[in-house]
Amino acid sequence: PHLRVNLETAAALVEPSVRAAVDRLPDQEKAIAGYQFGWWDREGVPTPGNGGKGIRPALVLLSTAAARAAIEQAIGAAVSIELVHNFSLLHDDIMDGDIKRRSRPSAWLVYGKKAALLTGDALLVLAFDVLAESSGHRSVAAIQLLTQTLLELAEGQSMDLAFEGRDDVEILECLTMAGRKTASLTSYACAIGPCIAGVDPVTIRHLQGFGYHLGLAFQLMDDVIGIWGDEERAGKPVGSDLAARKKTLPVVAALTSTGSARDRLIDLYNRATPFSADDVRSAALLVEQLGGRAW
Ligand code: GRG
Repeated sequence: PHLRVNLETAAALVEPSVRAAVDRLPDQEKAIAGYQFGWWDREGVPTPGNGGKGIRPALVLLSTAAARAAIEQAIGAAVSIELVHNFSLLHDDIMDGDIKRRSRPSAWLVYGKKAALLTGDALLVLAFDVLAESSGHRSVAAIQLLTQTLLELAEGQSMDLAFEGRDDVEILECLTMAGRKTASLTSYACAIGPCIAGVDPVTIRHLQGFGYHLGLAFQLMDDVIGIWGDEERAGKPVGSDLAARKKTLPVVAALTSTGSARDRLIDLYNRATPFSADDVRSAALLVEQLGGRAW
């Protein structure tokens, strides 16, 4: 009964403050950030309903409520994490060459790589400012928690990129990569509100653990949808991870099995650059035959 927020009400609570934060950006970065957040199109025309799901800010508020602390003190942290998340998406789409995000052309395709990078940087800077300003006398601890999380994110991303050139990635390495790249931030999401509210460290550690495992499961679902889902749910062309030789968990499960199907998958990876639509279909089928779907 003390949980006074859910996914929808959390998003509605946080969005005005995200807008107020983005409003502080210089004009060019503001235009790109608003496009990234799904508020308007490239002409500045409002596009309601095009934003992200807002899972991370919701987790911030829900975990604060779950720790029986007042959610009001965590709103700044919730805003801040959505800024961080969108920074990471802007940079990630450039690094991966992903042409679609949230079912629209990626920001870098619309505004150029340099401007999209700079907008990501500005969002990250803003995220620190919002967090520092809103976390009162616990701001040093809050900022250190965010810094530690971002270093893990950077490590996860670097592992992800390095795996593209390898066919011998082990399941454990893959889980570590997904843990750093995605679960670190959901773990942080579940810890930062309680941290600011001065909740006891044991409860915070439990919430962190919950957030970590939720993030791993979330990344796995994202990977499965990216191979076997539909474009609407994935928000990007299905198969783009396969075409980029991403070592997602289903793919690693397939590559660590044995048999001729595995060799055919590796052959396909080595031969086809860039993947055609047929290649993507064959790769998805091979991954499935090899038991990747079981993941
Ligand atoms: C912090 C130094 C430093 C570097 C960052 C770019 C980068 C390194 C990391 C990228 C991490 C990343 C983008 C992971 C993917 C996480 C993921 C599953 C994103 C999709 O999240 P959703 O579905 O997105 O919640 P919406 O669109 O709903 O907001």
